[in-house]
Amino acid sequence: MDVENRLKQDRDRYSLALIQGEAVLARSVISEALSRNTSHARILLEILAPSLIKIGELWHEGVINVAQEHLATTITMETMDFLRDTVAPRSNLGVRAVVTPVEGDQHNIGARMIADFLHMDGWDVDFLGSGTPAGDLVDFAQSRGADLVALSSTLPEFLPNVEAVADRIHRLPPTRPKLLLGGGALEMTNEDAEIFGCDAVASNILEAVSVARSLVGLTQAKPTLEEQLASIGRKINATRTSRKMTQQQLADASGLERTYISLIENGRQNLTIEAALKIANALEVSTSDLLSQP
Ligand code: B12
Repeated sequence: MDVENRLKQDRDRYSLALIQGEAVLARSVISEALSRNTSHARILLEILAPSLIKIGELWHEGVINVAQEHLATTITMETMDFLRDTVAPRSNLGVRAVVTPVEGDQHNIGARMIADFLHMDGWDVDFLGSGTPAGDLVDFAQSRGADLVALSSTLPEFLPNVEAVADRIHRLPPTRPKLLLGGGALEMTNEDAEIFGCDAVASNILEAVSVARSLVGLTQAKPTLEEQLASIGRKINATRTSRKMTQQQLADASGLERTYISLIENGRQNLTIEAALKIANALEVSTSDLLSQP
């Protein structure tokens, strides 16, 4: 089974575990995904996040009730604790972020995700689980020597509370923490960062890590070997499926073993230049397209 179908299967199984309130099953789906070297980023963004959105839809349709939704949220928070324990951050960057939902907003999983992505990138992170009053938040960030405060706002009605934080932060000396804003509320407004007094807004979590680095004056991360191999695998998988080729057909056309193709597509094979050339030729793309940085 190829990577995308396997991921879809994981997503369906994880969603079902949430609907049934089966924490052990949910954990085992994620353990299996990890054992197949699925990246933490993909598990968070392509299994956990869409499963919660599905829970939201079912709740909206009256198929599940608030108690079931609460359990699904709790199971996902526990899953995120488990995932974080298995992460090896890239390196210690020597920068600190305070991450929190904006005051009033009870949605804290998006904030927790940004906290985890920064942690994976090598930041020291203080995740405050619930919205904190502006004064206390800014005092805390200052006392922790934070370089960044990242706020998540899911509901637009709490955006004025972002401005309250910005107002406090701007009263600090110039070495103040930078303020980053993200979350669903921004999809419902065309306003830009300055309107809320923030230093930047980010529309998604992957972008946020790069924006956060720029804000505190760090260079952008170089991809690790694992990330590079995963990216090559995804490109080969996407190109092969867009050409409606099976793994066996690609193996035959490139003169490689099907199992070798499967390992490459799963990002688990450090492929040779010769293999990259054969696959590129069989897929009729250039090797530079396949090997370009993620
Ligand atoms: C779980 C949930 C709840 C739980 C929250 C529990 C918890 N601990 O988080 C509870 C029950 C408390 C809740 C309450 C409410 N909820 Co609610 N909830 C959801 C649900 C089902 C899942 C949210 C979630 O965790 N998603 C998964 C995370 C990972 O996604 P995310 O938050 O969008 O984050 C992503 C991005 O936005 C981004 N991101 C997030 N933060 C940040 C920050 C930065 C810096 C960056 C860069 C990116 C970023 O990255 C994440 C990954 O891609 C959604 C359904 C949905 N479609 O999302 C509704 C939903 C968000 N809720 C909604 C509503 C209306 C409410 C209530 C007003 C309902 C009510 N009438 O009481 C209340 C509001 C309470 C309050 N004061 O906040 C609506 C919002 C509609 C809107 N946009 O106005 C939704 C969309 C449901 C719906 N379809 O109607 N909710």
